[in-house]
Amino acid sequence: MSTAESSTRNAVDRFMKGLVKRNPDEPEFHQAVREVAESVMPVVLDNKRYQQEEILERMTEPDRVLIFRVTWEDDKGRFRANRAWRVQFNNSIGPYKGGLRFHPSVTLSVLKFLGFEQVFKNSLTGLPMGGAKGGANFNPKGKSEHEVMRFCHSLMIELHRHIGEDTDVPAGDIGVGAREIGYLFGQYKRLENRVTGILTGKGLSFGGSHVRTEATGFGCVYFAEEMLKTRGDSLEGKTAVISGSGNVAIYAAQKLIDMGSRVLTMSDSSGFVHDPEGLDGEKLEFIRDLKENRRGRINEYAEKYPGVEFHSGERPWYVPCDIAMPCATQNEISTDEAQTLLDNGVQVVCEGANMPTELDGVHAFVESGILYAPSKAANAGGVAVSGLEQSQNALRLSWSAEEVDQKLKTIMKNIHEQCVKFGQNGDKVNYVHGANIGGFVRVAEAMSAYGAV
Ligand code: NDP
Ligand code: 2IT
Repeated sequence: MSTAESSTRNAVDRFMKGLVKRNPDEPEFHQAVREVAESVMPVVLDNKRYQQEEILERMTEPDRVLIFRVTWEDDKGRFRANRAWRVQFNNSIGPYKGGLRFHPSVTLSVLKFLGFEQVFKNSLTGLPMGGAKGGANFNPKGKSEHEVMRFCHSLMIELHRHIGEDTDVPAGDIGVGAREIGYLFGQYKRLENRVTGILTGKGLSFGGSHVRTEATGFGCVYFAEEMLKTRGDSLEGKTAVISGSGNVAIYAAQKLIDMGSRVLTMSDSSGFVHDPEGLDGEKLEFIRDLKENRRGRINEYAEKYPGVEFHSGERPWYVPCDIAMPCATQNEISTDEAQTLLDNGVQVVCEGANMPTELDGVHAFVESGILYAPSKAANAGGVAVSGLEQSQNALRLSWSAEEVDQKLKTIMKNIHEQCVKFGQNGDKVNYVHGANIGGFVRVAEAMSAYGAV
């Protein structure tokens, strides 16, 4: 290790010691911050102003965290209570922006990691958006339509005081899709008597944008194509392993199929399906309907199509492939699974989910020299089109699907260029450093301009 590398490592360790002490019992938040600190520490050590202004210390402290109870009534007339949060992390470059997650695993640590990541991701899009995240430890699985509606309505009774088109604009994430956004928006409208862009991911009939539903998955595939171009290659003829079968996974699969790749797997929390022939448009439509409308389990796919295997309780990373796209949740690729992917010859890992790879797995991908795109770059297409939805709402007009898709492609290309600019390392690109430094600089400069705020 060179002297510069060892002084960076020492500075990261010192910084992390303080952060862990200030934020005990928040492992996901520690993990996300460490990954960023490893990239940006050399920039900070090289900049007296950033040190004197404690930019990194301030950037790792959320502006505020709201915690509230959501009481709702189930179908049996019993009162139920959940805990909800909104972590407004940083609004230096624009109003807070980021999704809401409904899942029993949601904790403050999870939402702080997501809010922190969102700050950098939103910065990379080049649009005026700060970072936030929110959600609740509510489990939508097994709940009736009416129970979900009552929960959303109740949550908005508190949340509406804290959001606004120039303040904080939530959207969807795990467990929050078009249905939930509709209920949330309807309740906001009733409470505030205002119809305005306070949420994104809205239905097309009430201010939503074309291509927002598809944007994260499509954007992730556009990013993979940009990476492959740097090696004179393309997605045509490649095999792909995808995890998840929700919003991000479905549209990543659709775009991969469109671009000529063979998608071998999809999954949910019960296991994964392996289709050696690969999915096609009709098979994917079955999954979309199964997940978006019938809310069924992924094994139904294996029951319907001959030759498809269902692997109960397993993750798909041992299936040999050229491209891996994790599109389910955080830490779904363990360090061992990262090594298995590498041993099996994976060429591209492009993260649709947020922080899906354990930190040592990230290090293994980077050191191997494969094309590895970290989530904050690869999945930024979703929030980017959310930003475009905000613009359309502010202008009170609506752009065509082609127009939005074209803008999405341009944004993903620009993010790729920033990763190359800040992450070039000899003849390779370290996309982790590129994304972290690219996202960091814009926010740091804005914070510095504001003085001690
Ligand atoms: P959805 O709720 O639509 O789908 C989530 C999928 O992941 C489901 O198949 C779900 O399976 C699976 N999953 C969730 N949690 C777990 C778990 N703990 N273990 C195994 N499988 C799990 O969410 P999205 O597709 O919107 O989000 C997926 C990922 O992409 C998340 O990391 C999210 O933060 C990220 N993301 C989403 C964006 C968006 O615009 N929606 C934008 C950028 C990133 P099951 O149904 O069985 O729970
Ligand atoms: O993680 C993410 O970027 C999202 N869930 C989308 C956020 C948004 O505001 O569209």
